[in-house]
Amino acid sequence: MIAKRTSRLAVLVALPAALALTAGASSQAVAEGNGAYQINLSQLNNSGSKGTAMLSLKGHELTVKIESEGHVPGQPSAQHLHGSTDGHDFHCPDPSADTNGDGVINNTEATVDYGNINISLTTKGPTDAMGSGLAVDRMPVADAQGKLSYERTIPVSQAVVDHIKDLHIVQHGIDRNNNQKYDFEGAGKSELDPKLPQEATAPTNCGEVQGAAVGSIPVGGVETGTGPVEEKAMPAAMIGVGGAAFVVVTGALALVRRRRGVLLAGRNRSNGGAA
Ligand SMILES: [Cu+2]
Repeated sequence: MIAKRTSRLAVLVALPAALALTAGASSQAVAEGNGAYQINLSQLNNSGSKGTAMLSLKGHELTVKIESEGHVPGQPSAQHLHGSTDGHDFHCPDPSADTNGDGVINNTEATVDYGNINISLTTKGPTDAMGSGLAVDRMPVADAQGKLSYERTIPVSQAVVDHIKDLHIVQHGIDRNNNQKYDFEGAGKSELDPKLPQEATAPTNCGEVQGAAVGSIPVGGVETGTGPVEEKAMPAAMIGVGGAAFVVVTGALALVRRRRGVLLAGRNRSNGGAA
């Protein structure tokens, strides 16, 4: 009798929290592979380059659109998604990243801030970090006004889906001596490949997913495993609820688990078994 009343009470108490968590769960939709995220690209190395980008996820298909300007006319701009898919927090660098004080933030210096290449945003062929990172023959070329448009849909891993907000777009290629080409006179050899000018590989702009700081996990913060993102995110979401009964938390988790189960089932069906 008492137990029955308690459980009815628990349902009433749980209801507002469950509703709140349903809203929270929709913000977790990206973890399930759907969502669109804007990136504003801001100049590095006083390049004057800027632009906007959109990352759109449908399942494990990521569409990347970039409209940017201030590139070296007629020259390719290497471009990548940089960052971490293991929960560490990287950011676009500021001028203090020029640790050797030569006046150029090179890619090696900037990588301390924006992380390694995760995906190479080539126009065709592979998009891997190692083999395609400097594939300038497969990178987009700026027009005569230094403008660049890019769009490509790329299959991505679950790790990328789960951590899309932790990735940044970086475009490379600067013109230190303003002679409308990449040459060794402007800034010497690239530290990445002495056969390439530093001008071809130094970053010209960088942008983070808007709102990425919210809910991202700082370096050295929460230990990340392979468990579902929802359950890791839940304790933080629950802090605002304060001392509400365990029952509320447990009920809410069950709700999220059910939602996740439905979404996963849907995805498996729509995948039709394709990897
Ligand atoms: Cu890059």
